[in-house]
Amino acid sequence: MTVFDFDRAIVREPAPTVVRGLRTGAEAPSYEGVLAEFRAYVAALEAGGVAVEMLEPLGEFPDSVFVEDPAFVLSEGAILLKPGAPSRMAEAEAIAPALRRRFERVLELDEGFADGGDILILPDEILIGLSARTDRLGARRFCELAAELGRPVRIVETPAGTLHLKTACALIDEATVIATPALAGMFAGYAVIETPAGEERAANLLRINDAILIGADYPKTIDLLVSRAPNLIPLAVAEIRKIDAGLSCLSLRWRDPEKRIA
Ligand code: CIR
Repeated sequence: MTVFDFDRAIVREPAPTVVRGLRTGAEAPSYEGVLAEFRAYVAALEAGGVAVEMLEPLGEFPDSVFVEDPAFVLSEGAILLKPGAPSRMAEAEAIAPALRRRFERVLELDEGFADGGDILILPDEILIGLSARTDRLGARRFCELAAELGRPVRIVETPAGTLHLKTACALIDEATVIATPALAGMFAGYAVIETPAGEERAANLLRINDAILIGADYPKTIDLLVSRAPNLIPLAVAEIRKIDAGLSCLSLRWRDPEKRIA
């Protein structure tokens, strides 16, 4: 079993308010565009062998489609996080009932702030990146909670100007990571594929079972990966990218050892 071996996922349908999602760029996405990208993503998860639970849209939280940020999940249990953006803080409370239905152990980050987008699971350790959303107090508390679930965590720096750690890196296979040049030095012991110039956002891809979901409009990165990843699935991300998101953010994923069905 590998850390990208998943059979369960939770997603949340975007609400029409997603057009007001937090963004650093000028242009807002269209609701229809985000919905179409979301649906294609869910179809790709299902085609990859993942049973997907779809949560109801939450209009009061424009960014709530990005379920990766308010929580963290492993086969061993879940951790409710505390997103660092004021408009997103209560998303953890909103997703808690779904996690409690699925996991026997649900721990809670009770100090500081941490976004799931800053947490990368590697085969031998978990990384949590300090960022504008994840502070040192939250990262330290996350380390303690992950230790309760039996998993070691290393605190690293998310590069300035990068929203989340996983905006800039992802696992390709058990021995290989893709990362922007700014992050390439962080992965001792791994082969690192650097994103080509101009395609830094391609690093927010998602390895899931034998497939890699990747943004469709990163042709140079696709060329780089095609030989080592036979099952490369390009997905449209032009709309979610307008609100600073990529392919990891749209789901919480895990392998359910006991096949608990709620
Ligand atoms: C935000 O700024 O929080 C959202 N507009 C995008 C969140 C993307 N999430 C992620 O990278 N894990």
